Amino acid sequence: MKLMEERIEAQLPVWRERVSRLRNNGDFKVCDVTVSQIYSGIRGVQIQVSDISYVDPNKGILIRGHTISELLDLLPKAKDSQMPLAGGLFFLLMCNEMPTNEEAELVEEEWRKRCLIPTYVFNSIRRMPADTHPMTLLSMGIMALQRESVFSKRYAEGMNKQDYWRSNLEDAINLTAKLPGLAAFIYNLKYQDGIYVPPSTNLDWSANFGHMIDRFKDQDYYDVCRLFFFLHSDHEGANVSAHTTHLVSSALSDVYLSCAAGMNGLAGPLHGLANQECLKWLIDVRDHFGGLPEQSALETFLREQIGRGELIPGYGHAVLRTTDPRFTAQLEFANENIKNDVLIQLVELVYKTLPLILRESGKISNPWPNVDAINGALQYHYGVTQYDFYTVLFGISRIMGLVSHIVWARALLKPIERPKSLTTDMLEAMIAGKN
Ligand code: NMX
Ligand code: MLT
Repeated sequence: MKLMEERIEAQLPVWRERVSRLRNNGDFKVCDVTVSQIYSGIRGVQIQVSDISYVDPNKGILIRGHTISELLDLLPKAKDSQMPLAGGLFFLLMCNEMPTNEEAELVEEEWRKRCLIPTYVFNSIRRMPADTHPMTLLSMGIMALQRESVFSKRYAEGMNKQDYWRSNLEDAINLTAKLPGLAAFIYNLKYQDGIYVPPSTNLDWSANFGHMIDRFKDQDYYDVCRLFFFLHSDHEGANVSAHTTHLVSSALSDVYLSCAAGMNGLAGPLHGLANQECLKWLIDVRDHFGGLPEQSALETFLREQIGRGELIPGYGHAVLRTTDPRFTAQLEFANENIKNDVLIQLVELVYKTLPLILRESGKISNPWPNVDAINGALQYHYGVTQYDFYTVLFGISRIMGLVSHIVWARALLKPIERPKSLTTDMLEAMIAGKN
């Protein structure tokens, strides 16, 4: 897409110059790594530079410097809606400029042109056993599409390193264009007898997903999709899916190979799968009490669960130290639109009760809810009740961020990522030497 290519190209000389100046300060230390950081998931070690987004522990995600509530204000809106167009968000992630309405619509138009999915992709998914998890099918679908990679073809023909980002950008637009259709195909295959609803030529990317799962003209659900896909699009460069994608793409694996790897990370219960786990948990709690419990009864229930050493999905975070603003944005939406829904009321009651209990244990770094503590409850209310599908929704949104990181990593000529491991003997010897 010429528009995005030109915008990125115009910024590149300045970015490349900044990187080269930084690399001249090669001995400058950003942080030291402690033994406890090594043994606790490299927590807090700054291993990546990413200008697309940044998670501030107290403010939450900043996308190109903007908070969630600023973006809800500033991004161009879908027609007859207060919710942002995914096309505008994608333009911002990729081009580092707040798009005009026209630019956001141009991205949407480009996606519509590129959205058709080859039949062999559908056939490969159809061949899987019916009980295959939807995230496995999403990852497989992306892998099947890899055959279409422009970057891989051009690389095989021979290409200047300086230009890798251009064909990665082509792949990024091609892949993202197909995601709502791919997700809808998986949903329809698993839960709606394999019906096929072709994409609408009038709807935006987010609403088109709703349309293709047979929710014709359901404006409320279209808005839930727009909000969901906006909120899940990126969470800086070092969460499991972003880091995995970055690592794989650093070997010059194309966008398809890299994003499928990222989706496999997102499919873990400590990461994106927490949204399905959380909805399952909320339903269990509701059924256990036969409805909304009294706060004191819920408190006893939660204490017992934590006492058994069980995790409560949707709570805690490796970086955030406050309520996730993505949770707050969804709670505000729910309170405006569906505040009598029992699961939403339960989400709110858990929010009032659980953080204090988690904090008492003295172990947890962040007792507050993350994005997954509520996203499933919204889907459930609006009729998408098959909770094992929720991580697919997270995934297709997150790929907008992942591909932006890939394009910029190639544009800034980042090398293959290859840190170093050491042995237990070595570490013991180092500590003994110091002592
Ligand atoms: N419920 C109960 N205990 C918890 C929870 C929770 N939600 N979160 C953390 N703890 C415990 C944790 O098990 C650990 O205990 P121990 O020392 O006995 O092993 C202790 O608190 C310290 O953990 P933290 O250092 O606070 O958490 P960490 O940074 O390692 O992990 C998460 C962060 C998000 C993986 C963790 O909080 C968690 O597993 N939460 C539940 C799953 C979840 O909601 N994941 C979604 C994250 C967002 N996303 O979409 O990706
Ligand atoms: C995410 O959106 O990726 C999650 O909140 C996990 C993280 O940032 O570590």
